[in-house]
Amino acid sequence: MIISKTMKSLLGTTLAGVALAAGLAISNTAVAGPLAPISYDMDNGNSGSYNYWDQIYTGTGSTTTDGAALTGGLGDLTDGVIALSNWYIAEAPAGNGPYVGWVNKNPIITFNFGTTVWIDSVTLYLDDSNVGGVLQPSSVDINGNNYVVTDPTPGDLLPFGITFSGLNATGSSLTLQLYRQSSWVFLSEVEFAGDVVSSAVPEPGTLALFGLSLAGLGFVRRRKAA
Ligand SMILES: [Ca+2]
Ligand SMILES: [Ca+2]
Ligand SMILES: [Ca+2]
Repeated sequence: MIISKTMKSLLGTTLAGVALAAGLAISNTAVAGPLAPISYDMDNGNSGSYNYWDQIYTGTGSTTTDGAALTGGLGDLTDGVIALSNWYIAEAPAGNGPYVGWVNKNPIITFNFGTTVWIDSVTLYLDDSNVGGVLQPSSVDINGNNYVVTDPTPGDLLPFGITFSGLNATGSSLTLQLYRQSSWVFLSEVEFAGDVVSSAVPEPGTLALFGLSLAGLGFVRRRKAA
């Protein structure tokens, strides 16, 4: 393919225009990236054939007591480990498996971010085994708004991830409630996408650089005066 000079120049202008438009769009719209909570609060999981506790939870509360109030820590739900097999495989023999499983309750989990964040999406990793009364929840509340949980792989009984996006939630925490449709709900990980809400105050890094360059100027001046 031969491209003439005129075509090249037109192409260049168009590309520059596209880049400019994209730059403007980015500067006006927050871009969602991974967001990590600093802690979450919830009731510990329950026991059945095994113990579906949050045993690696770092905060306050008994990680080996059914339903104990857990506060101020991180654990199974945010460790990056996503269960790829059903509870009866992943949790055997006992105690420290990747899931947290709750029975006969609709668990409430509050995630804390420590600063004001904008959250675009939440992804939940849930079991769907249809064994022992373990099914994905029928719906979830995110900050009080209800979302139906549809099985993205009907007929497939493996765990799955489901993303709720376009949330446009702003705050320093987010509350999630899972409404079970069977006796149990099993969750292995929760992921967030969004951004920290920035203010007009310069970041410490910028201030430090500014201070350094001022110090440098002062040093030069003193040397010249000497
Ligand atoms: Ca996990
Ligand atoms: Ca566990
Ligand atoms: Ca499925």
